[in-house]
Amino acid sequence: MTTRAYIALGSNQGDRQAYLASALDALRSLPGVTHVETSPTYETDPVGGPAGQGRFLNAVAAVTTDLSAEQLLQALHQIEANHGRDRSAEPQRSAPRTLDLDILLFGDVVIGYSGGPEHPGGSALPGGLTVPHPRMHQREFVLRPLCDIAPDLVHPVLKRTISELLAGLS
Ligand code: PH2
Ligand code: MG
Ligand code: MG
Repeated sequence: MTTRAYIALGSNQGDRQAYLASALDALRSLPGVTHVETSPTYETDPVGGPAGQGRFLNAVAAVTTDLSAEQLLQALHQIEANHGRDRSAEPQRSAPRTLDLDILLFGDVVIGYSGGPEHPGGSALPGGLTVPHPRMHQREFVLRPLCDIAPDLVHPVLKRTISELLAGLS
């Protein structure tokens, strides 16, 4: 069985363009991943995290995969590590990073997502994988590139299309 999955890419340290390009190459050559499609790249102001950190380059990739969501996450962590990311050295969540690869959506799969009846903030359960990404619907730096490649995709929890979610940001 294959799944269409959507992955957010971000970098705000070092040669950001080179990190994103190399991460996309790594995605394309991952065993169990085919049909990689990529959005345009956007330069964005950092949201949250420490004051004074650099701007990001952000993009989104769609992939077809026969990996499980957990297997894909492990592969993404390996690609991050191969691109200079040392999670153990990061002082806090949202610290600057050479490369961040986040699973946004994994088909219609819902894992660890707990946001109450209306999913306010779509909070993550502590530890482990959360799909859909619990903050994706609040982040223009995710929704804009995702909307470029999948405007009519429906968020499996919020039941809104990506273009509706993007239009709903204030
Ligand atoms: N990633 C974060 C926190 N803030 N801001 C921008 N603009 N782009 C990101 O990729 C980003 C962020 C946590 O992963
Ligand atoms: Mg992230
Ligand atoms: Mg991440």
